[in-house]
Amino acid sequence: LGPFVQAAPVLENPFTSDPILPRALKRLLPNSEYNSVATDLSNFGQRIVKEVDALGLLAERDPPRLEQFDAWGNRVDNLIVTPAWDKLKGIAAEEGLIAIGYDKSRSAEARRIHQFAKLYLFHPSSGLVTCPLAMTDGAAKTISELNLGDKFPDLKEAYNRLTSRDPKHAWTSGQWMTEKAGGSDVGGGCDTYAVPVDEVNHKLSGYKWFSSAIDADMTLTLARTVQDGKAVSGSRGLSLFFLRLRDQATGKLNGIQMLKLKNKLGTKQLPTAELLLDGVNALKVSAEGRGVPSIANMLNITRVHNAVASASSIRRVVSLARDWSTRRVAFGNKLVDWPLHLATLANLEILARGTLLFTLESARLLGRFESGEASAEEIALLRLITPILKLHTGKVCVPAISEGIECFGGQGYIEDTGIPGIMRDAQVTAIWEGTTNVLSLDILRVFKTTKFAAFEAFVNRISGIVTKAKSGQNEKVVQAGTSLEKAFTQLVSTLKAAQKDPQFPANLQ
Ligand code: MFK
Ligand code: FAD
Repeated sequence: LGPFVQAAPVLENPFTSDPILPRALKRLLPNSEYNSVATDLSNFGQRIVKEVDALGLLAERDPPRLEQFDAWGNRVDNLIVTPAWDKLKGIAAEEGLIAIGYDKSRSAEARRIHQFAKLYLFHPSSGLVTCPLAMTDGAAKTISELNLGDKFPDLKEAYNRLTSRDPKHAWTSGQWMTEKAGGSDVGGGCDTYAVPVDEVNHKLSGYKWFSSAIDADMTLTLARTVQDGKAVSGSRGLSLFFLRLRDQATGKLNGIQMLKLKNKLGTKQLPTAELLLDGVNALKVSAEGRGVPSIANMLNITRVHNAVASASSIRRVVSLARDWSTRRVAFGNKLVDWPLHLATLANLEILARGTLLFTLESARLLGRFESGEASAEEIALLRLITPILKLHTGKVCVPAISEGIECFGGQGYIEDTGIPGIMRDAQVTAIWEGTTNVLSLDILRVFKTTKFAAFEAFVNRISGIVTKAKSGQNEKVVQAGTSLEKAFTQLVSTLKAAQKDPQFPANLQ
């Protein structure tokens, strides 16, 4: 065997060892908030190292299974998840990973920044429990925007449970949109029909092609209402429905059949299924035909969660690679002492910092928007940068993580290290919650709805940064900001010209 034993990379407290997160929070949070947020994140960072990370690895190694029939041939659709998955869900509730975002006693900036910073620490160790958390947050947000609590006690209860810190009381939600004929084009592809029982209660029938985290308690979904045997085609025929997955009294599935668990490239911890809906009891919770704009509330939240996942996966691989570079020796030097290796790490570090800062800025704007404190310019900016944030972070994280894996040499390719899973799970962040091209088209939608306001808000923001950098004689920021300002001003004038064409926005594709 030989005497040589290679020291393994060590996962340090992801908050206190992060070179930028504590500083960024100090800048973004009011003084009155920073100390308590930093203490909470530091304690949670310690819990991640001591407890959570091992559970996350267990969840990947012991993926969910579906038993459709019992020994006697009865259809049971029994989803079996590892105890580690349930434990992680409990930790998420206890730590307030959703509740923090809805704590109305906090300042606008603090609640969402604190929540997303905490999710940033959690995601790479979470065994992908952050997927149901994203949908849970999106559902809580959608329910609160619908503002129907007084009319629908079920929605009031759901909101309270989705935002609960008590693991025994807390719920998670699904988000069932994608069908066989269309995931991006939900309006064209949706073949789920809702037959009214009365004005609110409906029976849903259809086939949901990708449904993640099917151990959820409830879901929001889209369906086409049937009136007098007819349904409206396209997205204007879709309404939003709320349903519980199981009957409260019997625990039996609510007209749902779990047909198959998907065999996926990654996200193996996560039970993603094909579901047959056969007479599911559901409540119509949007106005007729307003399903897509209603569920857009959910999309705009889950897209920020997605960015947290992409950014924090880059951070995880960089921090492990950085630690490894101080332990691994090649050609007589530690890796960290080879300038070329250091340059590779430095490039990754820049990306890790950039994606984090971009994500925190979206969280800040979201908090301001939700508390009613955002200016019209900030609201427009939030709408614009949400799809850009999601598509950018989803796109850059895959090559970055691949580069990070190469920093470990052959060990980066070895399953027992836990490193390859980071790569597998990252690939999905560019696909779900809107692919890169579909989100590019969403930017055109922003342009159509806010005219130039969102884009001009962005240019104003950059101009402000350039002016500040000029007074501080920060040449690099002045240079980068000026060229970004120029590029964006040009983009706005291209859009203004394109808008005159009757084919707009199709003429831009
Ligand atoms: C760890 C992190 C994990 C994250 C969780 C992952 C779990 C996985 C979950 C999933 O993947 S769930 C499925 C996600 N699916 C998508 O993201 C669908 C992608 N497709 C789109 O986003 C399409 O652009 C869309 C379905 C929205 C197109 O629909 P339409 O109906 O053809 O679009 P249209 O007609 O332009 O817009 C309809 C209305 O919605 C308009 O409002 P009005 O009727 O009032 O004019 C739009 O302004 C509004 N709308 C659309 N997108 C919006 C929006 N409003 C606000 N924000 C948006 N993003
Ligand atoms: P398509 O819409 O067929 O897209 C195929 C390609 O065409 C893409 O590259 C896309 O960018 C491109 N494209 C499409 N339209 C245009 C256009 N107009 N212009 C240019 N390019 C275009 N969905 C749910 O509803 N709930 C879930 O819980 C869920 N979980 C998932 C879990 C996993 C692991 C995965 C992989 C997917 C999950 N999805 C879920 C589905 C996911 O949201 C969809 O796969 C995604 O939205 C893309 O839809 P699609 O697969 O139909 O691809």
